[in-house]
Order: sequence, then C-alpha cells, then structure tokens
Amino acid sequence: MVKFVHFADVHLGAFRDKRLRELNLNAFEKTIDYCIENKVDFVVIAGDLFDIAVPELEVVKKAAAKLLQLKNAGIDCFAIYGSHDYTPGQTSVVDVLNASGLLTKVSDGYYSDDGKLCLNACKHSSGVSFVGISARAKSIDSSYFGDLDLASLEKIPNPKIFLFHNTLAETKPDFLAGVASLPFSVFPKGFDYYAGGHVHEKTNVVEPGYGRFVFPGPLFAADYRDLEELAKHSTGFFLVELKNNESFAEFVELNRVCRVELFDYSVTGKSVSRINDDLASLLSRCSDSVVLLKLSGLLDGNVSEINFDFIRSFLEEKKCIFYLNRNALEKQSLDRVRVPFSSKREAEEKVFKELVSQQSFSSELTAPDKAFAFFEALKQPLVEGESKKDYESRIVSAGLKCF
Ligand SMILES: [Mn+2]
Repeated sequence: MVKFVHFADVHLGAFRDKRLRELNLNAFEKTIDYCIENKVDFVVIAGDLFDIAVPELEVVKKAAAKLLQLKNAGIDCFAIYGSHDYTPGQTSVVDVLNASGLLTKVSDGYYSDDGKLCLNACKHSSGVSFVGISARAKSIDSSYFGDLDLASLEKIPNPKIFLFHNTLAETKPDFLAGVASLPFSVFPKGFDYYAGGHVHEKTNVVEPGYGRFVFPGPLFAADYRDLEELAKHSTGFFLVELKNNESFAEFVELNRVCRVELFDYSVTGKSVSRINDDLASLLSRCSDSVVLLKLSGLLDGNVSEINFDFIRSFLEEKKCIFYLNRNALEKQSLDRVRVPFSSKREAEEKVFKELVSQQSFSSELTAPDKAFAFFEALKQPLVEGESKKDYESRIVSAGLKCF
C-alpha cells in the first residue's frame, strides 16, 4: 500500500497585497506539515506551485525551507511545470528546486525518429512510477498528447501515476466553457492515478479503462475568482491510497488560513447616500478577514460619490483585506452620450469630452490631445522577440513622454 498527497495550483507569490501572499504561503506550509505528520510516502504537485516562473526570492526562500523539511522527513516530492511557473526559454524556479534536489521534476521525454513522444519514467522507492507532461505556453502541451507513444506508456508496470496540467473535456466546469481541453482518449490507459492541475475546481472521477482523474483545485487562491470561491467552499488537497490495484482518494479540507466574506450588493434604485449608509452597516461587523465587496446594478450618480476611502480605512483598522469588484456596475450616464460627428476621431473626442465633463476629478489627461496621445502610446503591441520586461519599460517611457 502506498499513501500520498496530491495538490496543485498553489500560485505562491500571487497577489499584490503582502498579507494575501503570506496567507497563500501559510496554506502551502500547512499542507506540507500535514504530509510530514501523516507520514505519506511521497507528494505530487501537478503544476503552478508558483505564480510566475521567477517569483520574488523571499517567497522562494520560504517555499524552499518548507520543501527541505519535507525532504528531511524522508518524503520525496514529484512535480511538473504549470502554465504559470514556466516561461519558454527561461529557467524556472521549478528547475532550481529540481537541481537542488528539493523536488523531482518529472521529465517531458523526447521525440523518437518516427515522431512519437516517449516519456521518461522516474521511479520512487515504493515502486510507483511517474510520467508526466508539463504545461507549455499557449497550451502547446495539448499537441504533445496527440504524439504520445501510448503503447510504451501502457507497458510500464503498475502502480503508476500520470501528471498533467491541462483541462479535461469531459469534466470541464462551466466557468471554463470556452477553454480548449483534452478528451480522456489522448491519455494512456491503465494508470492508477492521473494527477491533474490547472482547473481551479475540485474534480475526482474514475474513467473506466483509464483510472482515477483528479484536480484538487487551489490550496488557497490566486485571484479574485478563487477568493470568491473560498468564501463559499473550503479548499484543500487529496490524500490518496493505492492498494490491491485500487485507488482511494479523499479530499482533505485545509483548515482555513483566514476567513473570506463575500458581500453582493445591488445599487439599482438606490441613492448614493443610501448606498453609503447600507455599505457602512453591511461591513460594520467585519474583522480580521478578507472582505470581498461585489457591486452590481445601475448606478444613478457618480461612482466617485461612493465613499470607498471611508470603507477602506474602516476595514483597514479592523485588520481586514479589502477587495472591491465593480465590474458588474453600470452607469446610467454612459448610455446617455449622443454626439453628432463627421469622423471617428471627432466622435471619440466628443464622447471623451462629454464623459470627462461628468467626472468630478481633473487631471492633465482630461485634455483630449494628451489623452489620445497617451492611449496611442499604450496601444503599441509587443514587437517580435522583445521580452516582456523590455516591452513594459518601452511602453512606460512612451506613456510618460505624453505629459
Ligand atoms: Mn493554476
């Protein structure tokens, strides 16, 4: 019998807010503590351990220290790149951890002369073999699946685990409706366990002829949508047992590293002063939590009249982390702009002036010439071969020249 923990999509280093970054790291640390306390045989990380290929070193240092504890407890860790912690042509932090022996990156394999993709298996001392396909930019990894030498993979003796970081067509959640995905049929048959990552929603299914396919979802969260999910459900990881050619997978809820409170508030038909009163009383009892305020509906007035500064400083005092989502807010005045025009530019300028006149702020950018030059500067696309960093600094300096 072997016992292991499978998790994915940790996204260490995600979030601008330092406290959220810390909470995310806490979730990872708690998971590793669980693995050590429960003396699992090994750990499987199915991609996106980090949020970017080269995250800030403080986060890497803490993650490495935790992985060292795992290693010192005699527990091996097998991982693949996710879509986030890998950049083409660049060394990823996952490679650094692999080179240092803190984890084993399951290799992608090689193409044989007849164009088949052969995967290199690595074997754990418990007798379990691992193969996997890391995520690649623009889902290129999906094409790798079509090239797999399935026969050789099916010949690897059991027990065996397949790691992947992609979306499954047959189990795809609604929020990924438009996203490309892989059918079961591209996978080799007969693996004991298919350890998935990428889909930020818990999934656990057994496909006849294949085996158990699992996505654990994130340990904490990587963005606003995840935080919203965290307000509704607990996140966690899978504790898996392989015995007598069978797999048993139990979802272990991670004791929450913090409370997340979601407030859905519709502004339709309410005056701005009523909205301010409502929000003040709605949020008055929040303390020591992540507060998500989602505003929706038709606003009869100006967004700037809603007292967000007050809310922000009030929640700050109550040790809350505040997230405002006003994507679903509609503004009546936006629909009312009607201007005659003779050219596209003239129409844009008139609409711009009209909208600016409705705002209570003024800035250098409210002058149409400056604003349009600024928009133009920001619109420049990435030049082929240009790195993201060079592109960013080019756009920032072009933007600053407009003032
Ligand atoms: Mn992810």
